Amino acid sequence: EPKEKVADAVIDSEQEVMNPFAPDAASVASSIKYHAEFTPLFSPERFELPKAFFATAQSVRDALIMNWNATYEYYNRVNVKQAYYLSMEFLQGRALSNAVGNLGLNSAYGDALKRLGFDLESVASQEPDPALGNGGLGRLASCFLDSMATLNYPAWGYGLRYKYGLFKQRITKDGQEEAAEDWLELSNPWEVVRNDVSYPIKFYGKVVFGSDGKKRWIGGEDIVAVAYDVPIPGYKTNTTINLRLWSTKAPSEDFDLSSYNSGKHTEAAEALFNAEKICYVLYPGDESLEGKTLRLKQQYTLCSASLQDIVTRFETRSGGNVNWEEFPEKVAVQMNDTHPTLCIPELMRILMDLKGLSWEDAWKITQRTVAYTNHTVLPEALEKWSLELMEKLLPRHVEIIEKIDEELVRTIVSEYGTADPDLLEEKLKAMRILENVELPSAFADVIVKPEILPVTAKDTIDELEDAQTSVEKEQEEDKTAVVEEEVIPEPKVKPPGMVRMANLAVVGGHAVNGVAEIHSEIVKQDVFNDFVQLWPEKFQNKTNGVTPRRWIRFCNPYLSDIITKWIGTEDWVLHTEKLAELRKFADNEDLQSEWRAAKKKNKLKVVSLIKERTGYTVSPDAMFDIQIKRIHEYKRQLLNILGIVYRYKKMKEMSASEREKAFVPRVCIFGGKAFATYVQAKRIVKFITDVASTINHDPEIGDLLKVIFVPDYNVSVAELLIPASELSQHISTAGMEASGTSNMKFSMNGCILIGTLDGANVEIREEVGEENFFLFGAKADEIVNLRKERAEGKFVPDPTFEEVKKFVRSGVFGSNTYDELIGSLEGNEGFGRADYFLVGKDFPSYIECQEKVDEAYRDQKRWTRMSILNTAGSFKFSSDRTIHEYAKDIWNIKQVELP
Ligand code: T68
Repeated sequence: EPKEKVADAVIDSEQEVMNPFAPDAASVASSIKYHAEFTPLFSPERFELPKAFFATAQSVRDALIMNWNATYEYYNRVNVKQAYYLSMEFLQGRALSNAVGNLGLNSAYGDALKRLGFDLESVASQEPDPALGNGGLGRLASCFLDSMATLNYPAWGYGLRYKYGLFKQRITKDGQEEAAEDWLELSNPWEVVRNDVSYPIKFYGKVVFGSDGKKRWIGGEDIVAVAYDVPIPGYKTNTTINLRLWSTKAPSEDFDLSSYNSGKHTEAAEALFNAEKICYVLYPGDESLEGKTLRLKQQYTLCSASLQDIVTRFETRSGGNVNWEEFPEKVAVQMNDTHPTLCIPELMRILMDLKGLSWEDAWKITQRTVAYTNHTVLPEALEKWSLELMEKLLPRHVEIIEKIDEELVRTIVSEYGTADPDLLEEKLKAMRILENVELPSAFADVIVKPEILPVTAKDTIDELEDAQTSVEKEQEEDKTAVVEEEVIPEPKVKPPGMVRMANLAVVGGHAVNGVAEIHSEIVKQDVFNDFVQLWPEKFQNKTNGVTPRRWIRFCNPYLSDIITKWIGTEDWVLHTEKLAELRKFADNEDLQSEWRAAKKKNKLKVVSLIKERTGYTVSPDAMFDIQIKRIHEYKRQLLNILGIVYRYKKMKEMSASEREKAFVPRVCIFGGKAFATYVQAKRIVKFITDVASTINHDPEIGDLLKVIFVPDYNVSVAELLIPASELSQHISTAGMEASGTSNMKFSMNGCILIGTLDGANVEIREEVGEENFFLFGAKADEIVNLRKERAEGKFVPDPTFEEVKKFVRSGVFGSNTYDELIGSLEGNEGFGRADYFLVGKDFPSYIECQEKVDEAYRDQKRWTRMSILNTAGSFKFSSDRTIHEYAKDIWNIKQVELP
């Protein structure tokens, strides 16, 4: 029966788009049964949960495909301007409940599965969580796709289809261990491989002149990128946009049959492996040259395949009538951080070398098309690539980058003149795309005292790396040596030439944006200040947002029902400003008790999750206090855990009755992955789990304090934890967290935040009211001075901080005394920067603030009021608002509803 329905429903573009199945339980059930029977993935004799998931997903996909094809066909027909969001990461999360919810088919699918002996929630929980991202940047990309589709914006995502994603995190007695995440093991029911959409990608080789006198790049290694499409349905709309993920393979002729037949099996398949490994993992280790090369290949694959696809679509839609000047009127490319910056030279190359445009025309088009979002101000995170490596891998792109750099030098020289060589030198140093590379020959004499050293071809990467290691070693030795007199050492080695991707992105794009107000100000006043003086109009702020569909409506149905009941409409899911209407009921006792009951139900789910994942039993009556994010020193999980240690110490000093009076029972929950090679972050994970195992087994403490590290934190875990949260921690050193997005999700779900004045915390606090936010810590503009004072030995640590460190060192948490970790807070020799993240400075104010948290929680009416006012005040942080701003201020695209 469903088969016929699919056939009947062939879309006529003039016809109204509709779902192939009437949304009633009977027809949905038969469609699921049909897929269960015909799916080639499982043996026929059993119909168990995994099969139920695949059959259900395939049935939903049929419905999506109708809308998806219609959307694509319509955009093609009306030739709209389309935005393309290029990102190395998309943290999509599970798709089934989201798709069913967006299609409004919850009860149909729920009832249908019941008839078949299943329930929707258990079926949905079978879906593996696609691990195609690392943190906020990747999840932001996915929230944006949801908003683009929901708001009917013609937009697509482009990314890579990593076979093993990031990694699966295991927690052992040694801390974090990484294992391959085989999320595609059972195949991905949502993706559709487009065997007819593939592009050649070249690496290495050389640049030659063609017979027409134009430059051509002849690749030395050729691979193929193949499109895998994933439908992205909007909420309550037929618009279903596309996420196109590229997978790499070798051209089939690269399989060396004769080697294979002569028994050299590995050699025969070498080219295949070489091509496929590009899309094996997200962020492969990049300590080695091979690792660096692989990452650059990944970035280039994303840029080249996506741009070839975009250019082809532009040409097809133009009919026989291509006018390249119109390209920026049909195409907007957004680069999610600097990882896709190669888009700039790649578009230049395509336009000049393949389409015959002049440099000037290609440059105008490229600049008008591309824009860049910055997500970090940490200097070590601003991407640089070795010029030598890039020259080998992408010789034509380096020529183009050199020319862009030369044009930039021309602009800088003409802006600042040569009268003040120091000023000019400073500007060139800060702004040039190429670093440690001599000035282009036309400008060789503009600075009279040249210090910038040339890089020559003979400096092989190995030589440079060796030399650099020995310099680092010497510097390390210098630190511990007694300095008798100040000797400024001669540089022993020429620093390697580098390509600064952020500078290229700023120069090559027409817009640069930060992701929260404070962050965009730091970007303007600090990181890119020199560029702001040249092109102030390029710089913007686009405060992040999160989709209220996934992050309230679907993950927190209990709270959603209450909101709908009290506001009187479900419209808030699309118009979050309606949430503000809850303000007038903040003290209403009926709402308050419903609100608390919903929180309790969500907490009970987390009690089970914790039991299942860690074996620990926690009380649902304790306050749930959560910090979930990538493990990073600047995010200061260390401050949180030291606060917990301090609390534990105080408890141990009291009698049982004093303890109970003094402290509110808490379950302190952590989750997050440490980057595999980030040693200090892994030490923090180990420390948290050690503290957890001591406290959780201390019979004196019982339910008064529990510490939980939830292993393998991902989107699905967040969907359970956030609705159950009462306090959440956003405690980065001020000025270092660009925005944060989980802070928005927590606030939406009625969780109260404890945090510093950093990233979007600043705006959240403004919106929810300062009395509904627990603020502590140093401010961003004080940090530089505080670090200076610290370095000058002027910092006097608070006794509480000394006390907690001593306690840790006393061996309470096992034989380990955490010398590296605690040492890093003191700047002891050999342990690096002296408390660079100012944990010691903020510790007393954090502890004091936590006392206020306990006090507020004791008064449950006050707490519930704060909670309601958080949800009510969170409406600004919908990604719908953010996407409207990008569409209007950067992409210049219009909403297009399907007929
Ligand atoms: C995050 N960045 C910011 N980066 O840290 C966060 N970086 O404040 C912000 O809310 C979020 O972006 C969205 O704007 C990241 O997640 C990375 O994951 C990353 C990965 C590789 C290299 C650099």
